Amino acid sequence: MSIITFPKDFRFGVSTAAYQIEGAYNEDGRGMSIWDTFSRIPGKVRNGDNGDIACDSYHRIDEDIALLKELGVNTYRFSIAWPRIFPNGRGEVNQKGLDHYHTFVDKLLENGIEPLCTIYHWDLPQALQDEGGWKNRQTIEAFVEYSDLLFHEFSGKIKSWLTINEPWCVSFLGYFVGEQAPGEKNLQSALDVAHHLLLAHGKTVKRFKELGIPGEIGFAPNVTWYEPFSDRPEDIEACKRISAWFTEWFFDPVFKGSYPQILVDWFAAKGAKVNIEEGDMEFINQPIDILGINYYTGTVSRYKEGQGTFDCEHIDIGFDHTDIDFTIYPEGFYKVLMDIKNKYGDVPIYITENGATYNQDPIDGRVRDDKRIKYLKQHLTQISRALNSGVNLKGYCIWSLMDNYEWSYGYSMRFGLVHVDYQTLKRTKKDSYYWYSKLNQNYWFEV
Ligand code: IFM
Repeated sequence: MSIITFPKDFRFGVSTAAYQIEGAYNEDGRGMSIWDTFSRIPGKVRNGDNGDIACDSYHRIDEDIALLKELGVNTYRFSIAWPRIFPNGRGEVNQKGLDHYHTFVDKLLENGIEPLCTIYHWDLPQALQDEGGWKNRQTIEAFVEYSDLLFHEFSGKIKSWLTINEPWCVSFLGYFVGEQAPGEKNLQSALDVAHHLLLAHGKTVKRFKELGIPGEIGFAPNVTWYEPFSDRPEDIEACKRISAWFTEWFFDPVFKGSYPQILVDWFAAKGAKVNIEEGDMEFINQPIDILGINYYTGTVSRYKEGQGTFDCEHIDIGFDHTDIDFTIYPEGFYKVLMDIKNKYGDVPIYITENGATYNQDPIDGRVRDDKRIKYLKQHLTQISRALNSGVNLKGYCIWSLMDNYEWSYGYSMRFGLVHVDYQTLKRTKKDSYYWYSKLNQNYWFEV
């Protein structure tokens, strides 16, 4: 047995996102988002599920905050729904939307829980999509306007901000793979969108600094780790390329002000390029205060001509999988954190998402999710290892507080520490919830 310990100032939390939990999709003046539209297109989301009701968290502020309080977390990462604030994406402000988040944030603070707020977690107002969405540079300015309003409104209450969650998913899943809203399949569109998201991020960080808002700001990319199957140069190169798709493509512009050449060339060979206008890279290359990292999975891979976009195939070497079929590779977490440290330095890092899907329902009122506890222990062990190796880690948030709407998987995938019955909306704390609450009290656990 060994004991894994964490510093007493470490921030432990849980994460959620507005569209995935709130419901109340047409209440109090909320406008439509691209997910309201996408989820209604037959065949796009498993079982035709949508976020109309979700976990009904919009109406259950007290119940959900009581769950957070008993869990003992000192941080809650949530997102604000852009279409609740600007139903048309820009212009007229919806006061009821602002009031909702004021009530929510005030109650978090009364309960000693620090908000960590994501400004954009994928619910673009449909009105902006109708004008071209993230492919249209005007959306960047609308995003800055929206962020600016939030900064003024919540100044002094929300001190930790993340501009954009997982720009890789928004751009490449939404515009190249087509699995997420708006569901396009075009590499050039994905590159344009990725660039505009980075610009929206950079311009927002710049605005935040100019306003002198107290607090810290960054973004939350998703990363993964590709371990080469052998030391053959082509395997190493293939893994570098595909890793760069997740990491360097988004990190290099922010930290270095340029795109990684290895992928610029790769995309050029496929007829796609980044459309950079004068001054863009300077806007993107703003110093950030914090970096959010989302990590779930890694894999062993090797070169295979014609395989996927990057001539790279995954090899099953017997790792376990979660129910969503993500390969469990905790060591990859350590490796990617070290890689980020080596390439980008020591910006303070919050793990903004990490967690596992296991689709269990309660039996006699209890959810014995031992596999989730095992996953969390394995990944927290790697975090502790990274801390001991000098990675500037400040906090860790589990995805997710509760089971919720898992995008194109609908309600079929459960990531929560709390089980949600989607018929009754009853919340049931899982064994992992009780396990995490002990860690939140003690700052250590046994392995
Ligand atoms: O549910 C998502 C979340 O919205 C973004 N990151 C990954 C999670 C699990 O797939």
